[in-house]
Amino acid sequence: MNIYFCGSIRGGRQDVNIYQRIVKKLQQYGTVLTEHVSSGSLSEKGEDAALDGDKAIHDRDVEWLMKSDVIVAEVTQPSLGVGYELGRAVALNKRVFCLFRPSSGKVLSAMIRGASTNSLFQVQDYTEDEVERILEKYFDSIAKN
Ligand code: 6IA
Repeated sequence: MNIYFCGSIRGGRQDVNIYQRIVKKLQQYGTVLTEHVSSGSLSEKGEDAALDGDKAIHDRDVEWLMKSDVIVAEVTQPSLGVGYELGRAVALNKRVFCLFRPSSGKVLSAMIRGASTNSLFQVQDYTEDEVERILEKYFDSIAKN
């Protein structure tokens, strides 16, 4: 299974430790195409942007989105890129699982919370300590469908 993980990069890297826990767990279920999103050495300023260029990043990510089976997004730290990826994922009719931590004090965008349906697009509130368990539950549920 190809898994596309979305997390904030230029939107701010304050949640990178939780992205790492999520990616590590996701790797039990398949290939995480976007493993670099959880990299501790990737800063929001972008040392490696020069290597690649924004167009190349965009085009490669959209290609990965197209070949992914499931998109998992940590949406607590707002990110334009993550919002864009989720919109593209919906347009592609992909299975989407969004994770949000209300304990952050933030309120999730209505365009994400409101996109939630019972099956294809799910938004799950969670606390940091239960992240692995929440992912297990989700992947168990999609294995049955
Ligand atoms: O707007 P943001 O940068 O927060 O968007 C983050 C989302 O866009 C992530 O879920 C990534 O999949 C994607 N994305 C944004 N920038 C990159 C990137 N390098 N490489 C891969 N995916 C990206 C540019 C980072 C730069 C700081 C060197």
